[in-house]
Amino acid sequence: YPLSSIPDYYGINSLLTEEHKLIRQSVRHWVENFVMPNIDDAAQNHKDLPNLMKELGAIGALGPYIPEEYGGSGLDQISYGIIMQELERGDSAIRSAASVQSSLVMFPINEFGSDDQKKKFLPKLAAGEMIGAFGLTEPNHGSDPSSMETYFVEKDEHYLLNGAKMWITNAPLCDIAVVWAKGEDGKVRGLIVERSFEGFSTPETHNKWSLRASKTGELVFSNVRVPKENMLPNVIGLKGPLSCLNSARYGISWGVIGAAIDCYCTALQYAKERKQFGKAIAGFQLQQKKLAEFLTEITKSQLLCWQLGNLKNEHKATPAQISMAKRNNVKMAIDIARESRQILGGMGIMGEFPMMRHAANLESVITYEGTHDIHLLITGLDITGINAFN
Ligand code: TGC
Ligand code: FAD
Repeated sequence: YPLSSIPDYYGINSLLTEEHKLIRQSVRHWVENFVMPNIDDAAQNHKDLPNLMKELGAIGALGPYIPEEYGGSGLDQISYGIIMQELERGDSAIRSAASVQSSLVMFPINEFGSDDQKKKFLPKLAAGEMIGAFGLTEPNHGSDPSSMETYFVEKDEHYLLNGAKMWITNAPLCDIAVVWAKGEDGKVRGLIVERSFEGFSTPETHNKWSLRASKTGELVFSNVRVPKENMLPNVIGLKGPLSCLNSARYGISWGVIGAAIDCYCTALQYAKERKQFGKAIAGFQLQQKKLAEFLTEITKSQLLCWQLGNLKNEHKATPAQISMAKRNNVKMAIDIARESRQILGGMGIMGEFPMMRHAANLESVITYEGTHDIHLLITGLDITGINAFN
């Protein structure tokens, strides 16, 4: 489909700055050239795009809102959202790579790290010369991270770390992992675990049907000696990892609009070209209903993100507002991926078209960073003041 068919039904373009538009154009160009021609092969064959992290670094997609002195671009939150949207129009795995590196690894180091930690890690992470992972989820604790079992004890000049994290994006590739673990006082702290540390291993999780162009794995710690200077000094408690999630969930809210746009534009073009019963299927009311509803839902999601981005720029976005956008927009995108596949009939199951890939990817996106249910309960708690988690 022509890029000019990418929808902007309510004229959000007119609200963007020239800088926003330039960022969008350059990331869109990179996705067209680097992702689109290669992504079906990568997903079908369960392999990464070559040098993905360095490519993302080169286009400024890693830590765009991190200050320039640490290798970031010092951009605003709308810019970050636009980058996520453009990347996920290519594939959720590409956005995932940028999300984890930016919001789950660079963000906590920038927000809670020492100056030495910032200088040591952020520029290399921003350039994609170093790959980061984020370890919160465990085999026995996903939605309920406060019950985590991974722990550390103080031993001479080190902390001795034991436990395991599961479902970790980029674990098999990571050079460092920001790991959340409990100390002897039961309080959650963040530790930067480096690949070279003895007792640290990252077995890959095989046979996924989703996010096949992204590597997922475990982080296993067996008496890992973590130097004391690798603890994030400026945050104690679950609010540390949950603050990172606020940033990543915000990016996902924008990102999934990209996946929905890819499905919508593909389906619209197909419906106008494909003829049955002597006319284009786009002329049948049932197909128009689908297309009209896709555009309505995409437009509503764009407006939600636009305003959430403004609130984030003003440091006013609440976690519950972010949960609402993550939940709404991921469901919007997965519904569009599933329904738009039907417009293509049998062709919709083929790798030449993106729907099956996006739909399968979005099964992970609707689960990670807080499941669809958990985000509803966060909204429920915000409305009623009553905790329905337990
Ligand atoms: P609760 O008692 O409510 O809170 C504990 C402390 O945390 C504070 N807090 C937050 N702080 C910042 N941002 C937020 N969103 C926060 N939510 C809570 C809270 O104020 C409290 O602070 P304090 O100082 O009073 O101690 O915690 P809870 O145990 O009841 O659980 C709350 C719940 C369920 C909302 C939370 O645990 C949750 O969100 N669960 C879902 C887990 C999740 O999202 N995991 C994601 C793992 S990472 C991932 O999936 C990466 S995928 C990446 C990719 O590939 O793109
Ligand atoms: P569970 O928590 O066991 O939930 C199972 C079901 O129970 C869900 O439907 C859930 O909604 C429901 N449920 C749970 N509690 C309640 C409740 N109180 N009320 C009602 N229903 C409830 N984690 C990381 O830390 N780092 C990563 O990089 C990362 N990457 C990931 C990549 C992929 C591809 C995937 C699939 C996951 C990734 N995750 C990562 C983990 C992800 O965040 C968890 O899978 C998610 O938080 C859910 O946890 P769980 O899988 O243990 O499900």
